[in-house]
Amino acid sequence: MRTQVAIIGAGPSGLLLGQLLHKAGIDNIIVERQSGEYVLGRIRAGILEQVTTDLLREVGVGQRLDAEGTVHHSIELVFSGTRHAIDVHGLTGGKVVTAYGQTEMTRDLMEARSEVSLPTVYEARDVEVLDYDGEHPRVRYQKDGQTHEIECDFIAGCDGFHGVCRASVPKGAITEFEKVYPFGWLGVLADVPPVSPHAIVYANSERGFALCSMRSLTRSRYYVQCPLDDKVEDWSDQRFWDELRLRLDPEMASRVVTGSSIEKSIAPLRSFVAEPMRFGRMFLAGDAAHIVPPTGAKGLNLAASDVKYLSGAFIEYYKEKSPAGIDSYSERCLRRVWKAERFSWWLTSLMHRFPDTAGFGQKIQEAELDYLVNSESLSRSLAENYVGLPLNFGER
Ligand code: RFL
Ligand code: PHB
Repeated sequence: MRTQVAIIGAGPSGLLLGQLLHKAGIDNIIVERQSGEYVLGRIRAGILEQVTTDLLREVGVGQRLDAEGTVHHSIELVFSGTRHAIDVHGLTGGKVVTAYGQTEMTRDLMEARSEVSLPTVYEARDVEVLDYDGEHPRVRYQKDGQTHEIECDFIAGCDGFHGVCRASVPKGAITEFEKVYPFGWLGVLADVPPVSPHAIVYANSERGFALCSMRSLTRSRYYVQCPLDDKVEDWSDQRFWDELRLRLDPEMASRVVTGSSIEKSIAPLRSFVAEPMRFGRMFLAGDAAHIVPPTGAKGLNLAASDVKYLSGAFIEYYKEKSPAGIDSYSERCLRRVWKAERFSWWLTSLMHRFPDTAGFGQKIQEAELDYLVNSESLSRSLAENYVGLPLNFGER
């Protein structure tokens, strides 16, 4: 088999890149380790920045997003038992975020891909990326008991944090920056109306962080900060709902509608960046190159902006015969990535209970939050980062 761009991974970054390249007439094949159903079963992100929703519309998959996504004009911060709205829309000159599940976005992209019969190999075993430091990269994998090979011009490593692409790079050629947080998030999905359908709620409390989000007007997604060694079995539904209420302001707590969980999982929190994001003819994008703690809702959105830059670079290479885009890809992405890393780290630090910051640390967080909600400049800084910095932010 031969293609122009071999994409490893059929998560949001791989699927979106495939669609952007297809629209530009560039051939691509996606090679994915899991089955399509497995990919769709992973419950993850829920908040899309305008850059991401614009991209989905650009590749022709905006219809269901526009019909079923819920636009949010503000976010709510809870601390010291009271709730404060931040008018994100007003503070950013009209920008918004949209609540639309990663699962739904993935489904839309998968359907668009199969409608035009673009090749996707699911359940590919032992994927290897070969010769990407030369002119003729290859991807090798096992499927149905046979070895297959794809010859290509470029490899796009869209295979997530545990993927094979970054892991294939020799240690001396890559620098990794990492911060692991001493807690996790316990997430619950339930078919109950969200307590706050028009704004995500971020709560700082002495008992730890809590977050109220949604997937639709009838499906809620809630999280509470928990110790890293907690097990899902430690958390009955009842214990979860009781704890969530204790971390919200009393008025909101009284309105939480409870029900049976349909998914419950614990995710660790991590900040991670690998530099550079290009190795010869292989390019990393999305979680393969960087991880943010979910507090700022940036992971999926960064994956989308990476592949926007990457598709632009490939288009420039094929249509204008210019390597300028692929040569500047890593530097361009990393500038944006580090700003999202900073924002996610800051919001995580502000909102969570840390083992060594009880007492004094709690008071400092409450003082900063009180300053934030009463200072237009700090509120605007939060808002402009939350909706996502423009793709050309800081570029001359
Ligand atoms: P993915 O989604 O991990 O997809 C990678 C794909 O590659 C496949 N793969 C391989 N394929 C072939 N060969 C191999 N050797 C392979 N190894 C792996 C995998 O099976 C998979 O299908 O990475 P991608 O596409 O870069 O997308 C990134 C996003 O999934 C991620 O950043 C977000 O989910 C993060 N995130 C959030 N992001 C937001 O923008 N807004 C949010 O509100 C938000 N909330 C969240 C989140 C992540 C969470 N968790 C569980 C980590 C909430 C949570 C709880
Ligand atoms: C989610 O809906 O899963 C979600 C929303 C906002 C975040 C993180 C996760 O900051």
